[in-house]
Amino acid sequence: MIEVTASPLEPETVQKDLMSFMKSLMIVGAVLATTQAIARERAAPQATPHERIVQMRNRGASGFFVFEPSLTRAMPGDTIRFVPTDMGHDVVAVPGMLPAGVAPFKGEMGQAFTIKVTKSGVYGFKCTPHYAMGMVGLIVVGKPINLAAAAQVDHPGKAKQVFAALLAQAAKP
Ligand SMILES: [Cu+2]
Repeated sequence: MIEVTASPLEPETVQKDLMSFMKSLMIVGAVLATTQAIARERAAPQATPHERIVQMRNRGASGFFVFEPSLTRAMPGDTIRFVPTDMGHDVVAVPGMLPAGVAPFKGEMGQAFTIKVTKSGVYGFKCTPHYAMGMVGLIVVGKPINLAAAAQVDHPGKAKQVFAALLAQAAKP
């Protein structure tokens, strides 16, 4: 005769195991949701009202190393959010290309960066390592009142023609 001994699993132990299993499921779920949100944000960042998004990209519709869009129209009080879709870029105001009284701004390499634009005019910015390759952009807030002054600024390499095209575009209503 074989004696079968049922392994005595205490109901309490079973419940504890189940709880810790559920907990790990929840953690996995939360991590997954966060990862998906980050992936979505990278693919197509969503702007909130009164916010404009400019992506820093290794490759965009107009070529390599670009701010996308390169020209952003905004209203006083809006926020411009620079998103590091690709790494290795920064956002730095170009001297002489800001409305009077606006302090120069500078983001960190590879980091998201946000500025609130309160004064009308054009705001020229560049990516430090790719300035000469034409990685520049323009924000036009309200009327481009400092357009003539901004057009006087000289730029290296391809930035010269990119800024000339952006300023011409900014001049149109
Ligand atoms: Cu860059």
